[in-house]
Amino acid sequence: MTFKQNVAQLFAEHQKLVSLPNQPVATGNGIYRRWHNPILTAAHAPLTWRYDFNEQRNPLLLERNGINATFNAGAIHWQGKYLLMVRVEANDRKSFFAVAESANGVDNFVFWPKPVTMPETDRPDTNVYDMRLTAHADGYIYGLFCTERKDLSRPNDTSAAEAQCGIARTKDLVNWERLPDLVTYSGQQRNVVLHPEFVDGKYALYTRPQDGFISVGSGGGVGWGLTDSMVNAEVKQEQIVDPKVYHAIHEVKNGQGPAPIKTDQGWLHLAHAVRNTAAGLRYVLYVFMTDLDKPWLVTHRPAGHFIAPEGAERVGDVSNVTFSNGWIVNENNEVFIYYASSDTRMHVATSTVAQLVDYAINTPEDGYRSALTVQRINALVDGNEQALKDLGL
Ligand code: M1P
Repeated sequence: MTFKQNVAQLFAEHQKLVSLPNQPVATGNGIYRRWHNPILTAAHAPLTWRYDFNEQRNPLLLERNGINATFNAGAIHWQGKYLLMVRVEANDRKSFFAVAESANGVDNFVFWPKPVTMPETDRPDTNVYDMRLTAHADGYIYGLFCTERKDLSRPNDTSAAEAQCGIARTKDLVNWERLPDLVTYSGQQRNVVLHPEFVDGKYALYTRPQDGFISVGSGGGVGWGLTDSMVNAEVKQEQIVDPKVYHAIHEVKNGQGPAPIKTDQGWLHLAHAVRNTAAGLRYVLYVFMTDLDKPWLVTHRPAGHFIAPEGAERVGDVSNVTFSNGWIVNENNEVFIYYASSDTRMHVATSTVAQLVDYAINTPEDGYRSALTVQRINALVDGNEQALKDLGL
């Protein structure tokens, strides 16, 4: 085959992959439907990011810039399109942001031609990831993300890192204004999310105070704090909205997912919960609701996980992980839950606001003891005796 034929074949195979139709899985739990195919993988990254198609410079047609993973995407419904702000990780372990768009939210996601050029602060980022997009009442779209840098207080430890919250804003998702990093009085921060509305005239942030880079230590829980401005954002006081709990799914740590969805019954939240196992950390997703006027007060806490890694989702660069920092509600109140599996690829599950609110309000809470779990099941069994008779079953 000639160089040109090889190039044409690469493009044909790539096109086949990105235009693969997706279908919902046949069975679900009534709360949401998973869709069969991952919506983005490393192989979805544009070929022009990876190959030099000049025959003189690259006669053997070698990949010059490998992409390792596409995961942990922020999301926004923008000009009728479903946009993901994807964490793309190159083979060199550096993550960056890139927008992928789809007309229907479940398949045919195509990356915009170039990744996001994110301006830096005076202290350059080593790595940036996990952007949460918030269309704020002030008219800007904010992107809050983790900026990771070397922990300079431990110069001899090559694994010593520091996580803080980077902040940028845009009106078009192409041109970004980088603002100073969030100032808090916790050691480190990750999973910081901007609430979409002003609260008492201030910007409100969900935080995740942590002592170390991986371990939250004595900190942790989904936190909450106010700041007068996003241009020099500073949270002087954090309070914990949803703490970690012994022998629950969030025993080790947790973190707010995307910005919450406003519903008539309260703010609907998606978050991740982490516990330890002999096989390492296990990350699952869970839902909770907070009060409409006081978004820092939890009103409903359905027990246990909402989505946990299943089948092939269990395996990847960091196995046994589901993580979400993006969801979209469309004009029909359908909800597109974008989640990543095992820090490797992106998936979608679909639901509706009505289903999710019903789930949040009517699922029993965790009693934190086996005996209470059995009580809950027995109550259901007893009620079902009559319910099934009424159905004639
Ligand atoms: O590897 C799993 C996840 O670990 C981190 O999340 P958390 O701060 O809650 O532990 C993040 O690095 C996230 O990107 C990653 O998916």
